[in-house]
Amino acid sequence: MCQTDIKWEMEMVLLQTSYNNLTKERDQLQTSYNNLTIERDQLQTSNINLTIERDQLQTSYNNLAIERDQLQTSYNNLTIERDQLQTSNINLTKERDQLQTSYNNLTIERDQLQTSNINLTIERDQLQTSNINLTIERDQLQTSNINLTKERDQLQTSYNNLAIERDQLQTSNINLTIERDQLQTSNINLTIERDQLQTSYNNLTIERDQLQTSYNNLTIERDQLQTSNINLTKERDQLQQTVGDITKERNDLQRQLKDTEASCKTRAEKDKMNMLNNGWQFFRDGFYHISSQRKTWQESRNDCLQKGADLMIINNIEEQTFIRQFNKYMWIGLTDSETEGTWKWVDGTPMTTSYWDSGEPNGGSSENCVEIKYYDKENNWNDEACSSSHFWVCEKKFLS
Ligand code: 2F8
Ligand code: CA
Repeated sequence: MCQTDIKWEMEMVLLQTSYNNLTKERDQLQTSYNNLTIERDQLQTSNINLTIERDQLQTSYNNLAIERDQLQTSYNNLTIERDQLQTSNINLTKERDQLQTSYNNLTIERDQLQTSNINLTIERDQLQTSNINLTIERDQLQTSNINLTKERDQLQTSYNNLAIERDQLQTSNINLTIERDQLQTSNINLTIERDQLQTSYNNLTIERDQLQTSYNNLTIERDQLQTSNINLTKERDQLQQTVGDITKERNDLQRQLKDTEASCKTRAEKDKMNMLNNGWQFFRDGFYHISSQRKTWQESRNDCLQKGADLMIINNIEEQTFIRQFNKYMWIGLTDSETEGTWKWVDGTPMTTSYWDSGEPNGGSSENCVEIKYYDKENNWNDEACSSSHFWVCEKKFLS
């Protein structure tokens, strides 16, 4: 055999070996491929399952994330609540201590209440008896209640009407408030007027007292006149018989009276003029003369009497005010010479209204005559020794 054949045979063996190896490898690869195919299929199945699981896990994760956020919020709230509870716990601990003290006190009270309870049990029995009676009363009250319900309905109607009235009254109230303010102003003015009137009233009271005295005197006179009237009635009956003659006489007398009145009036006017010319002052219904010398009380009175007058009698505030204006200490016609302490005017009337200076009269039996003294004051009379010398004031009533 040639060398080429050997070489070829060797190559063939090598190829056969290589072919065998390759076939083996291919079979192994085929087996491996089959295994891998199985594995791939398994992996594909596994992948599908894992994808499903992943989606489920993703959903689960999202839910858990939401839950976590809620839990976080809840946690924050619980933290706040815990802090509040801790504060509350401190306060509650304090309260518990106070309650413990309170509990101790209550225990003592409870013991007392137990004692009280025994007593109350007794009272309860009594109350049970009372309850029976009250049940009877309640039944009566129920009847009464029905009646009252009817009345209440009527009152409700009445209330509605009153509500309307109240609204009207509120309007009225506003108006009245305005009026009240005006009245308050008016009231202040009236208060001032009232004070003035009070002063005036006091003066009038004094005058009224004087009038009362005058009235009493007139009552006495009236009684005398009534007696006289009875007598005159008798006389009148007698006189009626001779009425013709008397009528004639009366007419004559009336004529004469008219003439006399005319001449009296003229004379009175003349007297008045005369007196005014002779230094007399005219005031109200009288003439007044103030002396220019000083004399004792009696000498002063004599002077007045000689003038057809008398020492001045002061019966009211007007006369007292009139005489003060002359600014002189002057005797007036008041004395208690007759009976110590009983003051009388020169016409014999008792003194009822007086204007003594404070502390007067104080002279007892050594000062029995009265002078106008401190003329700058309303009350200015002073009792003085009648032998003292003073100016004096005469008074003559004017009969027109
Ligand atoms: O005014 C008081 C008092 O003044 C005098 O006495 C100090 C009078 N007497 C004489 O003037 C004498 C009192 O009559 C009078 O009360
Ligand atoms: Ca005196």
